[in-house]
Amino acid sequence: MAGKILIIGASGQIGTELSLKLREIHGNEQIIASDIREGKSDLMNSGPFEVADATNAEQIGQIVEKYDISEVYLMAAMLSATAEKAPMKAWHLNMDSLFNVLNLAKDKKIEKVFWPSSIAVFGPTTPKNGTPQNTIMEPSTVYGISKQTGERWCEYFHRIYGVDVRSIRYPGIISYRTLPGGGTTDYAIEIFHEAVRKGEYTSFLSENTSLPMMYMEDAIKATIDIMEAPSEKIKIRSAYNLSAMSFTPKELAEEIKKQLSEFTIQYKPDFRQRIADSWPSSIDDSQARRDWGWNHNFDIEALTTEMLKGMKAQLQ
Ligand code: AKB
Repeated sequence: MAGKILIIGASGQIGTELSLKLREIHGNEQIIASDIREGKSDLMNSGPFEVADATNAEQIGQIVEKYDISEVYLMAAMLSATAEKAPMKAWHLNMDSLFNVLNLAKDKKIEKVFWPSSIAVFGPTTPKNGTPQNTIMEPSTVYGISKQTGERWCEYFHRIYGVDVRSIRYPGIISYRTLPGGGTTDYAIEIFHEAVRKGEYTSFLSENTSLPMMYMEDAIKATIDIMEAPSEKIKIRSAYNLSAMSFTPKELAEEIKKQLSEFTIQYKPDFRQRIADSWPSSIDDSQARRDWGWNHNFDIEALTTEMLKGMKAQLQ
């Protein structure tokens, strides 16, 4: 690594754990965490933190200069469910933050960029099972439209300006340390909180809604692996399909019941059902596995064990 790393959106669900992992690998002072709001105490206390607005090009440029940043992970975004309620705000945040970082790379102020895409780039006309890397993409959500557009811009900045930008299409990411905010896949996190606290959960998605999911540790590994891979191995400069497992709320509830026999679940789908119905059920990520050696470690059973263990420890 040539210089320091900046994480924008470091107080969020993925940003927090990514920042802590990168600090563990490279040393606390090498990793500058930044967000519009302060984060959890372990993030704030373990290294430099800057309050900044990802949509403010000047603020981001100043941090890059101040710390001599060479790599940026742009994790700030408005997720699918929240974005449906504030479309213009979501578009502004998701797009302007990306342009700010891509332009810094184009102007040679930074060397490398990570920007997360999502399974939300796919839509109702996409093949639902084993969704290929290259396929029909007609997203029908505000978030999905912003992610698909972002992918096109990443590829453009790479092709025209030589920007070293790397991206993956995250499935639902499941973790217990930091809460997610405003996603459609968030039921798969809420369910664990409620299972441990109350022994019951009402799912906002219907019982047979199958979605691609991943445990946080695998997501962090994928994010760091793609950034560390030699440039010539990164053949796709829009975003790679990425997968670990797929399950429905019913299947997850059954897995939880194996370890918490008294757990019960009910189903009351809300507006998020329409979003989930427009997304793939499972993803073909063979190109990521081939190009830069992606592989996952956690399946539904291992994920459930880790989540219940982590949630219970937090309650003690
Ligand atoms: C969401 O549900 O909006 C996100 C995603 C799949 O990108 N977790």
